[in-house]
Parts: sequence; C-alpha cells; structure tokens
Amino acid sequence: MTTVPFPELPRGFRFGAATAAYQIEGAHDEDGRGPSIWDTYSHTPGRTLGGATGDTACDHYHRYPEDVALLRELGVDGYRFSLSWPRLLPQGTGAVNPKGLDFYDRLIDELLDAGIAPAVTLYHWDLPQALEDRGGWRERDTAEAFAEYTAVAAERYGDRVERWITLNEPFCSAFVGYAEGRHAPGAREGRGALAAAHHLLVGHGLAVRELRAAGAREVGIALNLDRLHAASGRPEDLAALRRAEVLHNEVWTEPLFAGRYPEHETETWEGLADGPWRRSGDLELIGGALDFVGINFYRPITVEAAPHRADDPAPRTATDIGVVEPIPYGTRLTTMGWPVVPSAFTELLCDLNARCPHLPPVWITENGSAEADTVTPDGLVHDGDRIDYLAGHLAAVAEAVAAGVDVRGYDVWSLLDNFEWARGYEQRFGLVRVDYDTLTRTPKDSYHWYRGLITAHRARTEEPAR
Ligand code: IFM
Repeated sequence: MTTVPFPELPRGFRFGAATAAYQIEGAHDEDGRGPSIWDTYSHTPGRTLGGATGDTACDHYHRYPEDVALLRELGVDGYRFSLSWPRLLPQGTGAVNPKGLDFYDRLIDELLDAGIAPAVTLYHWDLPQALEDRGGWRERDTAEAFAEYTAVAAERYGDRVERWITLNEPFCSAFVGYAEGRHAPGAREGRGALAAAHHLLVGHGLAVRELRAAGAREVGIALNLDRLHAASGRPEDLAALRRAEVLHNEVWTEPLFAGRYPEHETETWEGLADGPWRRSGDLELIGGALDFVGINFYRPITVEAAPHRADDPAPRTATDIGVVEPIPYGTRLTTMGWPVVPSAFTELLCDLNARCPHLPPVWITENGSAEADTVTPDGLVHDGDRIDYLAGHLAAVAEAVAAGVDVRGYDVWSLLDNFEWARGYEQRFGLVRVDYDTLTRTPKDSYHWYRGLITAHRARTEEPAR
C-alpha cells in the first residue's frame, strides 16, 4: 500500500465521513417513503447517465449496521448523513411517516453505540415531489414546509445529534436544479432559480429558528463555495469573474454573514436582482447566528466570458458565464474532470476568513475525489491517487489553520461509492468500494490510510493516560 505522510491537524480536530440519503439509501418506495424530485428526475429518460436511479443505490436502508461497523472500524469521530425528507413526511408537510422516523432512530442509536457522533443534514436535494408539484423552491411555502419538517426532526432526534446542517450546497439546488437543469427538478429558468436561491435561504433561517427552539446543539449550513480565477486579464474575463463570484459565492455569504445582498448583483442578474420574493425582515432571518459554516471543496474553477444570450430567460448560470477549467500543465484530473489543486483550498479558506469578519468556525463538510478504481486480483483497491488527493487537501487545511482560520473538523466525501446524481454510478468517491451487482463493500487502501491518519492524530494530540 502507498505510504503517504499524514498531515498534522491541531489537538481537538475531528475527523468524519459523509454521505447523503438519496445517494446511498435505496428502498425508494418502502415503508411509506414518498417520491422526491430525484426519483422523478432519475426515472425520466435521458436525465442520468445510463438511466441510473437511486432505487437501490447502496441499499444502506437495509445494510446500515454493516456501514456503521465500517465507520467504527475506520475510527471516525462523527458521521455526516442526510435525512430523507420524503421518508419522514411523504407529502412534504402534514402526515409524518412513523417507519421513516424509526429508521433514523435505529441509525442514530447504532452510531452512538459505536461511539460515533451523528451529524445530520436536513436537505441534501431530495425535495418531496408533492412540494415541487406546487412550485418547489420557487415558492415561499416550500421554505415554510422545510421549517415544519425541521421541527419534526429536531424534536425526534435533537437529544442525540451533535451537529445539524440545514442545507447542503444550495448553489446546486437553486442554479444547477432550476437554471441549468442538470439536476432535479431539471428546470431552465431565470426568475425561478433566483426565487429558489432566496427561498432556500429563507428556509435555512426558519430551520435555524426551529433547531434553536428545540435546543439543538451545533447548527450550521454546508456551502460549496468556489475558488475562482479569470482565464485572462481581458476586461470581459474579469467581468465574468465578478459575475461568477456573485453566482457561486456571494449570493450565500453576503446574506448569511454580512446581512446584505451582494453588492454586484444587479450587473449579474440585470432586472431580476431585486425580485418580489424578497420581503422585509428576510435578511435578519437569514443572518441568524450559526455555530459553524460547512465548506464543501473539490477543485478550483477558471472563468472566461461567454456571450450572454439576450433571449435566454435564465440568469447567467455557470454555463453562460462560460466556466472553463483550463488545466495548468502537470495538473492531474480526477475522473470527474476536476483539476487537483490543493493550494486553491488553502486560498479559499483564507480568503473567506479575511472577507467575512463574522464568519463562524469552519467545518470541512465534504472533500474527496472520484478515481478510476479497479479491483486487483488480490480483491483489493489500491487507490493511491485518492490517498494523494486526501493527503494534499488535508495538508491544505492544516496550512489554513496555521494561517489563522478556525477549522474544527473534516468529513471526507464519501464513506461509500454511491449514486453521483446525473453522473450515475460511474464516478466512485468512496473510501469503501461498493459492487453494485452484489452490494458487497470492500474497504480501499484510502480507507486504511484515513484510519491510520486518525490513529496517528490521536496518538500525537491526546494527553497520555496517567
Ligand atoms: O456527490 C456530491 C454530493 O452529493 C454533493 N457535493 C459534491 C459531491 C461530489 O460531486
């Protein structure tokens, strides 16, 4: 197995692994679960690679004891997973599904018995289809429904959950889902996407209130902020970079941490910036104090200007800004086509820290790489590239910590190979390989490396027993 040195993180730093409900659970129509927008989308011909769906996925719904045993063996402090909203409230609001509640009770208790702290994401993209049928995130009612669902979850699990994450990557929910249409619900809209972005933030604010009222311990949100560069110094590329900063980052960071909407939003969205979906009091609601901000980071993005199509009703999405990712000579790409540049991670964290004076402590809620794993004749997966990726990015986090960023922990994406949304099952991010024919789990070399890292960290930082 590859020997790659372990990056050194400070005493008290916590290590975990992450997954999401629709990507691993399967059991899509079992025990009263309702359909989500991802069931509808993945069952629509042509939407996902090879027509892949999450119907079975990793069958975690039935195999969770095996997966918790893998986590225990890995030695993680915590496990970040998401609740399936349509498993708990099949119609999005109203009737609660007792069997859905029971499933997460069993999972949480199994984790606690294994000495692993549960970290719950409330929304990792699987909106109940019944709510989408009434307009989805374009409508404020969906934010209210999200608060209702949050209250149910907080009341039931609040005594046992250590960290709560309201939304995962709202950028993807709003812009990839409602503007680019590459994710569920597959819409290509301008107004709809901007209304969705705002209502996701309102939903977050309402959920934080519910969590606080229920006495939740740690409350935060997970953002996929991007480290962006202009392709050149041409004025049009620099202008595209400015728009991309608004689209990818400031839409979220400004209301959440600065109590305002982005300064350059009008030049980015033109007439759509200040839509009627905004109400007085929203900024106060959205900007409620958080205990941490989760950062999901994978790769930097280079931006170049593309002609804006005046007849296009969509706002300037990543696509019409002309996001390109030129590959600096020698940079390796993961199988997602993403350049591996760990220094961009340090830059992102340091820049965020410098720009947001009210930034709460940071938690890396996702980081990992999809690689061309193969099972060798010894039955193992020697994924040295993934180990290099993780080592490089953890070292980048350590550098940010040394530079003064308060990073508390790191959740690797992902525990298991899983359903990679529109890209189906070809992209493998797991520390554990899943054979999708037999559903057999095989820990890869990266699993053993990560376990070694955690063990070494504890040995280095924990007080010797007296
Ligand atoms: O698999 C996804 C996850 O659901 C959200 N963040 C990015 C991951 C890799 O694309």
